Amino acid sequence: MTDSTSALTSAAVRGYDEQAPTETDTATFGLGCFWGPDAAFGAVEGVVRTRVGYAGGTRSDPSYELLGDHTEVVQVDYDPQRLSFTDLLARAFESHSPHRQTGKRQYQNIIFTASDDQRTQLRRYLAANGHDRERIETRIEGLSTFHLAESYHQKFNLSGSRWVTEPFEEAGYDEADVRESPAAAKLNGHLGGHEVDIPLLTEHRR
Ligand code: MHO
Repeated sequence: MTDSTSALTSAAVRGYDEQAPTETDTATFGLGCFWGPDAAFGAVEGVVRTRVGYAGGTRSDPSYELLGDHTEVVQVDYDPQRLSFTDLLARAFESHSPHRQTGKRQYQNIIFTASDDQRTQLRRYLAANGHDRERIETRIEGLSTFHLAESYHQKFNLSGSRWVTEPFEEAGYDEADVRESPAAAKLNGHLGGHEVDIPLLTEHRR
């Protein structure tokens, strides 16, 4: 009987992150508990970095324990050469029903826009898919402030896997480095059960 296990080296992590694109656009979505969309978007080809936080409310210093009127959100930096805001919108709308809003403000579905270009793409996406922004339950808002969530919420799937966290430690990454690491976004997606096509992992037979 053969079994295979994945291996990861600090050199692979560093190498992957060094070649990641630096010219990215940023999109922000509220789609329920942020651990899920953090992993799902992290796995998408063309998504370079992800982070989770709180947005959509007015409280000036939200935390997980004192969220106020904010909502859990995921923020993704994407390579506009490989992925459009429209592609991300398609994924965001596939992952929730625009006809039903979540009662709890913490977990509401919100599409944020942060530029005229994103507003135009959203308007076209809604029209092309028969969604009237006045009638859907999904909140559509301009992004004002994104408040970063606590470190222990970032790339949540990594936390239990020493074979993943150790190479980052060896590479000298601190918590903020891991949060902003393109390799960590892919690995978090992989550990979340999403298909990830990256040269980071080598299969070992044992
Ligand atoms: N406390 C819930 C949701 C966490 S999510 C960051 C759980 O443990 O699944 O809101």
